[in-house]
Amino acid sequence: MSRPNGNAAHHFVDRHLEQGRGGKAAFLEGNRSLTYGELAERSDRMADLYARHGLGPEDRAAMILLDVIEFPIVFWGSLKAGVIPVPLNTLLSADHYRFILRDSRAKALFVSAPLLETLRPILDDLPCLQAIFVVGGDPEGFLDFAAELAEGTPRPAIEASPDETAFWLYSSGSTGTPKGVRHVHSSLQGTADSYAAEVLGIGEEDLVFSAAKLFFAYGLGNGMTFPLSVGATAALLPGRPTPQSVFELMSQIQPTIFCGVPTLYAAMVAQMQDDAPPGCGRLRLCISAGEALPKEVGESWRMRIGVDILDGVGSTEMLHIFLSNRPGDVVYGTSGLAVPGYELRLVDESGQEVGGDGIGEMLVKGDTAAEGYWNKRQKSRSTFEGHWTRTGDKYQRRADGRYVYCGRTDDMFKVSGIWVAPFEIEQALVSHPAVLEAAVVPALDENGLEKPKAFVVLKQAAADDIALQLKEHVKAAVGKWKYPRWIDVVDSLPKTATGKIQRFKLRACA
Ligand code: 3SK
Repeated sequence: MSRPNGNAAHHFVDRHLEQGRGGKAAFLEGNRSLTYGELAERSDRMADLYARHGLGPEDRAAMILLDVIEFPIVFWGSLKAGVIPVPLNTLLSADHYRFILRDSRAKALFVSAPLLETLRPILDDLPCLQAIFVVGGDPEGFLDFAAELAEGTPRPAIEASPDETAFWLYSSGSTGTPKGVRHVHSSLQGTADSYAAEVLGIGEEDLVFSAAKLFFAYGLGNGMTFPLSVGATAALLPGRPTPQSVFELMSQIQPTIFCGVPTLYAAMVAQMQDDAPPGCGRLRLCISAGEALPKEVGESWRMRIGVDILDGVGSTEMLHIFLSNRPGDVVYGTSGLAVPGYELRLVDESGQEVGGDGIGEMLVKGDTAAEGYWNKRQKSRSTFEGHWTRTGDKYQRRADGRYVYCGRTDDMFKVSGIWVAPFEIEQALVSHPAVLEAAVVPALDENGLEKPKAFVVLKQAAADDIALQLKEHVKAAVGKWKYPRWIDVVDSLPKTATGKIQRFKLRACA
């Protein structure tokens, strides 16, 4: 019998057993699958696993996991145990992992075997970490997750308040310092009731494939929460989503909903012949977020596949999409209208409402807003203003009510849907012995999508392959997707009288 329990794991996982879906596939991953029954039973074992290793409610457990079927087991099992899972981007550098694991004081870490190598240099520098569970492959002297889970006795989910912190996600700040965003149990249901139900109209028969990864708020909703909210099935791709790997999986599983980011859609369109590729026959919806979808990419996709891409906007702070185009009502080049359940405002620098077709910062109101940042009181106060959350995005509202993206209020921009702070890449560049100064701005690639471009002043004449060296240096220092795609060596950088780099001047010539 179900009890009234605000623990989100009840609705998203255990409820399906009561509704006769125990034998239905919740997740497909390569030649593995996980039924609703298996997910419920295995996630019930997590509380015991945690207790054996000294973790209990409110402790944090970091997840550096590929998109594999163990991801939902750890995530929902943690919620059942009251432990707070903290899924992390699998592409970060060791220094970023050190910062986040220390900042969150994670006591447990679940890591996919192929990612252990990146972490190895910092594992002795994490005083709070008590247990490292390796998922898939050789545990190399650490704990074997599969064996540890099998040893556990199933326990029912703890009673939780809907207002209780359920999980954290880390988001990059304007200096590139990641911030822990704390989300409550009820927000998971909130995003399912608003975007997934009202815009996607997701149903039990859907088969969802999100190329956007589960560690990203966008992927977490698409690839896990939304399908589980209605008893549907999600397909997982553990590896890198390239046009080839994505088309291959699509032709195997024939998804009904596909979720990507603009960079991937552009690359897929570029690879298509005249005919729609195999795997698209059952598609009823495609969605995009992370950065604005170029109009041409949406139009080419529509022409070739016969299905629109719904471009939408969300944030880690709001957990999922709050502004979106709708099925049958897509205007490419716009981000659409507010999703039911959310209200939007545009304000100027003094906080006054922007009227007409003026440009202003977008503020959003909705129940899925995070409760705040971890240990960042000032930043929490300036972002979460009562019921309204500042997005840092500038928009213009057209006469028909649709919103058009106009850039950021700060220097940040997104690469493949993930925030990039120019400052962070500049710091990485100047840490190279050949670089004196550096400035980074967004520039458009051949698909009209933003990628980092660097202007560097060198200390002295450098080797011919300096650009290549710098790209590799940035990848290793701050993350694989953040490296500058173009590097211009210049004699000096434009600066204000007080020495601040005038990035706007560089943007104009980027
Ligand atoms: O970047 C976005 O548009 C987004 C969408 C959904 C969830 C999270 C994010 C950051």
